[in-house]
Amino acid sequence: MRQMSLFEESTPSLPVTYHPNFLTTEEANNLYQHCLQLQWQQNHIKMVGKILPVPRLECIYGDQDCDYLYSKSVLLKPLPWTERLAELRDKITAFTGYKFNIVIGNQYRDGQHSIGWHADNESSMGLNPAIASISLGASRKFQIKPIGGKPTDFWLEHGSLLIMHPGCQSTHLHQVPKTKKVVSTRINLTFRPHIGGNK
Ligand SMILES: O=C(O)CCC(=O)C(=O)O
Repeated sequence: MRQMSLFEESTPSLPVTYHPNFLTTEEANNLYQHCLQLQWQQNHIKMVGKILPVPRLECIYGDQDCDYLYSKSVLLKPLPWTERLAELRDKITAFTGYKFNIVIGNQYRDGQHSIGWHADNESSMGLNPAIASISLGASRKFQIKPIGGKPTDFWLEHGSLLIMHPGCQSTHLHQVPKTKKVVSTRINLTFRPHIGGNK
C-alpha cells in the first residue's frame, strides 16, 4: 500500500489532497459510461417547511444495511456494489489506506445542478470520516472553506480524486456552486465509511 503524506498535491492549509490523474483518460471514459447506467433518482428534501427537489440526481451503492440519511430528510438505500464500483473502491483503498462501505453518486446535468455549503457529518459515518471523491465528465468548481473562513477553489477534472481527510468534516464546509456557464454532465462518486445506523 502506498503511504500518502496528508497534504500531498494540494494546498498545505487544507485537510484535502487532490490527485488530478488518479484515473487514466481511458479508465475515466469507461467509468463515466458505466456510471451513466447506474440507478439515478430524483430525491426530494424537506427545507424550511417545503418539500423541494434535490438540485442533482443521486444514487447509492454499498454494503447491506448501510442506509444513509442526510439533512434529516433524504434516506438513501444502497443497491449492491457493481463490479466496476467495487474495483474502484478497492483501488482507492489501496492508494489511501482508507476503507469504504458505500458510494454516493451525484449527477450534475447542467449548471443549475449543484450542492450547497455543507459538511458530511452524519453520525452513520462514524467520527472523523475520510471521504474520497472521484470526478467524471465536465469539470466543475468545488469550493472548500474553514467554518467562518474564506473559500479555496478547485476545478475537479475528469478522472481526478479528491480526498477529504479525517477531521475535514468537523472544521470545513464544501460546495459545488451553480454556474450560469453552459456545462455538460458531471458525475461525482463519494466513497464513504459507514458504521451502522442511519442517524
Ligand atoms: O460533487 C462534488 O464534488 C461534491 C459532492 C458532495 O459534496 C457530497 O456528496 O457531499
